[in-house]
Amino acid sequence: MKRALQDLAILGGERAFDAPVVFGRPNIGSRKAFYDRMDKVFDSRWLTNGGEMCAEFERRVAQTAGTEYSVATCNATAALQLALRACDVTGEVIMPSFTFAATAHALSWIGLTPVLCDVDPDDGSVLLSEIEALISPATTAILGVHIWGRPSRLDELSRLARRHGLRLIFDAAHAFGCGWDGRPIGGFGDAEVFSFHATKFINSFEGGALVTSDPEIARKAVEMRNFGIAGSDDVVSVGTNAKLSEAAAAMGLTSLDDMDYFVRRNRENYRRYRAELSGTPGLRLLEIDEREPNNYQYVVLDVDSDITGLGRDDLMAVLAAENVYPRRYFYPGCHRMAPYRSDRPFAGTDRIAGRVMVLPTGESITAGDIAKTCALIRFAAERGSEITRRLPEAA
Ligand code: T4K
Repeated sequence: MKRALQDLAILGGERAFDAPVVFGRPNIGSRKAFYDRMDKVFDSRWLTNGGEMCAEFERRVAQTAGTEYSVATCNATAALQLALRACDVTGEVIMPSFTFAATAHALSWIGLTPVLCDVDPDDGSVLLSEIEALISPATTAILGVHIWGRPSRLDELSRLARRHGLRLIFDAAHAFGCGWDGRPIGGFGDAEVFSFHATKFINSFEGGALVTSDPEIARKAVEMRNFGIAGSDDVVSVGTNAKLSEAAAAMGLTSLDDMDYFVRRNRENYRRYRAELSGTPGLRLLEIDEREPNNYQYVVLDVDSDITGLGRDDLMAVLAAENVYPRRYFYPGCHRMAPYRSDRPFAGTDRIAGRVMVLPTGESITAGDIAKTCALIRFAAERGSEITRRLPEAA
């Protein structure tokens, strides 16, 4: 418990946590279930290239996403590329600037041009008015992002894409298990892509999936995932190797077994953070719409330094000294990354990217961790100006 400024670890006090409290700690699930599955994998001597684990994982992902098809991949970046290729996307693709670099990389890596669009600084959702203005004769698609599992203006984007004859693909890397308007995320647009990276709510160590209800998109993606091979050795398209191994699929299945438990834990964590942090001037926890299903994996805190007197990055430094590691997801916007630098203003992206942090959650975070972390955040936010004055001395 901190009573005075000098109790803060960054100013010479004792750190609050012996073990790090980290955003991104994977949910593991039942080790026994995983080892049992791995025994089956070894017994079968079938390790990759579309084995039984992968097929079952695909079935269960499609079931959760409410889609006809699911094509499991080695990661979501590869799945995005398959989706773009399977949809015959060419030229320019409009996407939000406020996202992880992978969204833009997926495009550039296959010769498409990302055209960045600004976002609403309050919740990171894409600015529809800007998209319309960015559509050019070279535009063939919109790549929406369900940032932090928040559905990306689905109605409006669908209408816009239809009106302009554009493909609509969603980067749903964060949104497995989320829903909108009574439907699961997965079935919107031409295709959607989930990530099952270790830091995601459901993980297969590394992994991803393209989901769609369009048989042609699914067929092409299945071929391209495996070097463009149809049947046993007929190469029919330019393919890649984006397959998910059986070990990864076994982990994905084990993770899925505990999906309800992970949601419950995350929701409890989110509610605890909300209760602990509400009412502190300058701090705003982004609300999750609890009327829709959500994975609650992204507990996002917005820090208004005009009120707290302490910027987001300084607050993170204070927390790091205490052994607490939230993440600046996403900083900076893609428009400030070397490959995608733009001269256009991105006021919304700059504002949100400069203020938000994603707090530690998941099955490994305890109620005590959250109470202590929030006490630190409140303590620092309430003494923000004094801390800011003393930070140079700490450095
Ligand atoms: N689209 C969006 C919107 C995305 O956010 C992402 C990926 C993608 C597309 C592409 O999906 P994938 O191709 O990856 O399937 C991480 C992840 O690598 C990346 O998957 C994720 N988004 C991104 C938001 O986060 P880093 O570079 O921030 O990860 P890293 O190594 O710094 O770890 C993050 C935190 O997690 C740290 O605090 C440490 C902790 N951690 C991490 C791992 C891997 C653990 O405690 N244990 C672990 O095993 O990118």
